[in-house]
Amino acid sequence: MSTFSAPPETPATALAPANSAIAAAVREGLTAPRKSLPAWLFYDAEGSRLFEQITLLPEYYLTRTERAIFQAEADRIIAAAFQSWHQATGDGQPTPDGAGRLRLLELGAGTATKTGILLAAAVRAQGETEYLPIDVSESAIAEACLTLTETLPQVNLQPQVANYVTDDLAIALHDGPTLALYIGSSIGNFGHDEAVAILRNLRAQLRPGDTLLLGTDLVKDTAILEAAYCDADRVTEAFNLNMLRRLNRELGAGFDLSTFRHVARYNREASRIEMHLRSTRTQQVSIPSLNLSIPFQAGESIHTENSYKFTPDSIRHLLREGGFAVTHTYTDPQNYFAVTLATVAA
Ligand code: AVJ
Repeated sequence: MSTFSAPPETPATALAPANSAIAAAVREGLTAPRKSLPAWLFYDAEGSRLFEQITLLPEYYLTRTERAIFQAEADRIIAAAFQSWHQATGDGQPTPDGAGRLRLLELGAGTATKTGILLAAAVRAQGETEYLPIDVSESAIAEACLTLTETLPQVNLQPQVANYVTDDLAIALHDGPTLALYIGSSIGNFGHDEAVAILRNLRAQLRPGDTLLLGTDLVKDTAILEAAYCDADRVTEAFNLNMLRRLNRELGAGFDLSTFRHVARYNREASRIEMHLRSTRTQQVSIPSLNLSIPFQAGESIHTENSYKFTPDSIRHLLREGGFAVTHTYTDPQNYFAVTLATVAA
């Protein structure tokens, strides 16, 4: 397979700085022998809107199942986080001056719609509660803060715009327990090594007795998994194709969306849903701003996402490698989704 490159009349540096990370990722992914694009490229404004729509689909059980678990278990989760702190430090409940209060921190907070259930439980337990949402999207964090200010005024917001995948976290010290949230099966987008690195990055900011609440989708029947990523209303198809539309918009790429098909299949050996965009014909797609022309064979695909599925064992092992020990597992009656509480391992 050859990749045609025009003379570098338009160097990548001529692109707006915000586009340089995108340009680098696209060049790397589409010139590789097996084409791929990183899943974070899904989330422009339109992609974020489509993902919100996905979370409401009947086939996409993940979001509503995790929400139901939070609704049923939030008070117990908060109590268990205090218990973990008490066991490690000997400290009791927060004092009237607020010392020893539990704070919540969230990786990839997004618009934090489910987090409100846990924050409300923390407020019930101790009154005022600090919340540190961390996300790469400034607009998502701003929306989360706006909503929470109105609905839960007892929450003190300390938002941070940061990329917890590529950058070391820097979290302010705190004189009580921290409960870190990494929910929504967001960790499922990463392979084992990267997932471990994310957990260790978080672990480095926590102290003995602090806890992590991890939300993960569980291995289940193939038909149920595949339907969740190939819904009847074709919202997931639009979400997948939007990645190409984004490259057309932001890089001036020439993808003809009618020549790419949405594919989502469960790879049971690898325990993951794999999403692809498959070219229905042999074609060249030009990306002028990158001086690239990308050849596609009929049936050749771009791998756009992995969504890993877990078992109680694989969750425990992953957390162990990341520096955490499981203390509680919360799930739904159908065992579709797991919410796991783990403590910082000594
Ligand atoms: C946001 C990564 C949890 O993997 O289920 C939904 C993204 N992709 N439908 C998932 C997604 C297609 C979602 N996560």
